[in-house]
Amino acid sequence: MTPVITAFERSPDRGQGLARDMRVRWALEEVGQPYEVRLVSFEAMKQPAHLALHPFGQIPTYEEGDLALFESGAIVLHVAERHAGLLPGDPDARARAIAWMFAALNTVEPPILELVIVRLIEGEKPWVRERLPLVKDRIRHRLQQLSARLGGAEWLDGAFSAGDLMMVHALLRLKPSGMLDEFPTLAAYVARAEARPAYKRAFEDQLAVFSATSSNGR
Ligand code: GTB
Repeated sequence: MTPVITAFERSPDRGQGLARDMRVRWALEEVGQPYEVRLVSFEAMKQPAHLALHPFGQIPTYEEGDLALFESGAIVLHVAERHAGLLPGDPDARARAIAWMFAALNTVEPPILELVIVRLIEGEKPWVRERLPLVKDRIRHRLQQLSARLGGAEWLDGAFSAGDLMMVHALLRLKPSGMLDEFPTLAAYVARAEARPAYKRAFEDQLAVFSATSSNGR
């Protein structure tokens, strides 16, 4: 059964791979599972039909037969558990790869999202000049720790895994800030992941949505 995922009809980043359907597309490409994409508008995301799939009215969602999932981490974990290629077979190594998925979502991504909030939502507030350096320090602290752990390794724990996929996608959100380049080990880690054929296919497919909608004048 071909899974169906949802993605932005008009992504604010113009399909540059930052919206979270990218994680799901990338995971499906890594395991070689074909999928379909249903594009949704911001208005449609808040309507009952989409809210039945996603209680918070967001993308991505994932439908496969009777199964409907939301939350990019849960979807990627589901894909990784059902197919070979994103989680090691050894139970301990598998548990560690899943721990890296949680680390990406619960430890590394939150301060990065704070920066996005500062930039997109709080930009005009009088206290932003004081808050911004604090947020950046929290990010740098995590990046320094992550960089130290990665060291000279190619991936976080042995072969590329769903843990790397989630971590790299969280880090990608930092690219426009230039902060990633302060940590050459992490910049090279992200570049290695971006060079993966599965990443490139997922990126091209997400970008094609924007190209198609912009050439339609929408
Ligand atoms: N925790 C959920 C998950 O991981 O799936 C978060 C899902 C989420 O934040 N979805 C966003 C959404 O639907 C899109 S990904 N937002 C619409 C809404 O809440 O009404 C976040 C995102 C959006 C845009 C960019 N961008 O353009 O750069 C990057 C990331």
